[in-house]
Amino acid sequence: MAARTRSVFAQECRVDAVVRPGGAWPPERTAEVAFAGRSNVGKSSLINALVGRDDLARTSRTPGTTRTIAFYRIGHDLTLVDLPGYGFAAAGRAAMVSWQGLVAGYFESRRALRRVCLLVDGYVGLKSTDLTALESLAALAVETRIVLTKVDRNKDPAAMQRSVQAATAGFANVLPAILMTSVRRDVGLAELRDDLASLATGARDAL
Ligand SMILES: Nc1nc2c(ncn2[C@@H]2O[C@H](COP(=O)(O)OP(=O)(O)OP(=O)(O)O)[C@@H](O)[C@H]2O)c(=O)[nH]1
Ligand SMILES: [Mg+2]
Repeated sequence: MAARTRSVFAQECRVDAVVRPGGAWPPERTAEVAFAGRSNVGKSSLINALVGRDDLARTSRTPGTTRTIAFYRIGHDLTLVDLPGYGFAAAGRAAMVSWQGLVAGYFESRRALRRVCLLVDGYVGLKSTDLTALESLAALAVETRIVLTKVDRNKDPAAMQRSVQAATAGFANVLPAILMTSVRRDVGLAELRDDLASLATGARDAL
């Protein structure tokens, strides 16, 4: 593990704020990385696994659990932002539009945002709602890392990685490497922590 990763992730992680629609944003204390993706893709589970806590972000089998924007701050270095999921079938198109409005409000007001991790289910693959989200992120010119989740459920995750890579290669804001993760099997978590630690407040100065 890189020294910087250790120094960032050894710190305590705290809930800085849980913002409801229309609520006030917390002060920008650190660099921020936001986690976006379809409902149930595993955003909250991944945040918990990254910080080594199983109780920080609320997870559920019921899609659409996270309807708020939660800010999890690691010391003075990095804040992981849990965005509400989109694409929950029963919620329909109106919910997708409201997701876009809410996240656009977040993106427009957060200068501390360094990157979005767009989570894609490593078993289900890309859905049309993921492409809509990618288009929104491209329009906002937000640097985006695609992270496959739940790869323990896929017998050939490398094939999924290639197909998602091919389908998203045209987006200039999407970083070329697609990470594969599983919180169940502890796959890719160390790699993702290294990736995130490089974005931490002060990391650029320390290079
Ligand atoms: N097999 C497997 N299941 C996972 C993994 N990560 C998460 N899950 C399961 O997926 C379900 C949804 O996880 P959440 O973390 O609540 O998903 P979310 O993206 O935060 O969902 P919303 O808040 O509704 O948008 C839970 O039942 C998790 O246990 C994984 O790596 N492997
Ligand atoms: Mg959640």
